[in-house]
Amino acid sequence: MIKGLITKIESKDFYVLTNQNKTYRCTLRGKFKKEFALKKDKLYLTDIAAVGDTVEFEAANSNGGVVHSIEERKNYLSRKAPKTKGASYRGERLEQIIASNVDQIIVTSSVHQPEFNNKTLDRFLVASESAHINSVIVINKSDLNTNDEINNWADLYEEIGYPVIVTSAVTKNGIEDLKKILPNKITLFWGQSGVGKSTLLNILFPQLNLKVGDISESTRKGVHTTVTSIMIPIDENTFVIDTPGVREIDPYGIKKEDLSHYFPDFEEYLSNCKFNTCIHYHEPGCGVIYAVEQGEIAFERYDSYLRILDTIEEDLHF
Ligand SMILES: Nc1nc2c(ncn2[C@@H]2O[C@H](COP(=O)(O)OP(=O)(O)OP(=O)(O)O)[C@@H](O)[C@H]2O)c(=O)[nH]1
Ligand SMILES: [Mg+2]
Ligand SMILES: [Zn+2]
Repeated sequence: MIKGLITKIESKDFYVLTNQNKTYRCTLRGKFKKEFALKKDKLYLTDIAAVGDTVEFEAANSNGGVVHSIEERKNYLSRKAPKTKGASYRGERLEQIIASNVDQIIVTSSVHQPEFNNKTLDRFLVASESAHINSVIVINKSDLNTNDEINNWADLYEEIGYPVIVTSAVTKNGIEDLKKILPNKITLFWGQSGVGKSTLLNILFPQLNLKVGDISESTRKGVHTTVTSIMIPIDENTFVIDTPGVREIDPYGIKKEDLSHYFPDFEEYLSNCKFNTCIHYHEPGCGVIYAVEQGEIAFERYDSYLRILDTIEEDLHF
């Protein structure tokens, strides 16, 4: 048996990288598929294995093999599967894993093209928080910045405790700062389509030669495509994961009463709520609402919170 890391998934092929720096194209052992099919009715996941998983496989030849076991995940990042393929037999939306065993997430956004959107950013942050993975915010395309607004957003998020790096692939602003936080970690680049994730990775590591901007504006507006992440080794202990574009994400598996815990800026006010079942909507004696009124929590963050709260479906299995 050989140990390795899943770096890419293409349909039923799992690319597994060994510590000998060799990649094998593997399939999953029949047992997995049988178990998966049997459980289907009770299943909430769309995939058995994910990018970032450590697996054991048996080599069938010099570049192919069969995966026999998947190690328990330290963590994993997910979202609700796209509506088209994500409905289970009961009509619920399933959980789609973006990647597992991630040390940090670079939540990438841009000043323009696409326009900076704090609500979208907050959805990515909430999903990262609920996976208990640290986030760093990157605001890219600073060369297109024409006013102070972006700095105000950067200040707001830094005050909450998120590191913010303002970058530009054109002027190379912030690239060195970004490069400094990557060594000896598995870092996932996440964010809306077109913000420049692949472009930034190409500048950081020119040998990568990732495709950029190959998604036309018209397809971007279409139905969400399947998320397939690619993990790239930089050195023995450093990996980056590029993820394909999405327009927006729906965090998966968050209960209404838990959502506030994924807003770190709300945390210190939660114990002030009169009712311990408070979801900070319009309950009397709400400590969060009071903190918003006092200007201690940014109104924009609270507004984001309310919008996410509104979209949480009362899924049966929570
Ligand atoms: N002006 C400007 N354009 C940039 C910058 N970074 C990337 N771009 C452009 O933005 C477009 C999208 O870049 P990509 O790197 O493909 O974006 P992405 O986030 O990987 O997009 P998806 O793969 O769809 O998720 C390309 O045309 C890039 O040249 C930047 O800092 N400034
Ligand atoms: Mg890309
Ligand atoms: Zn409250």
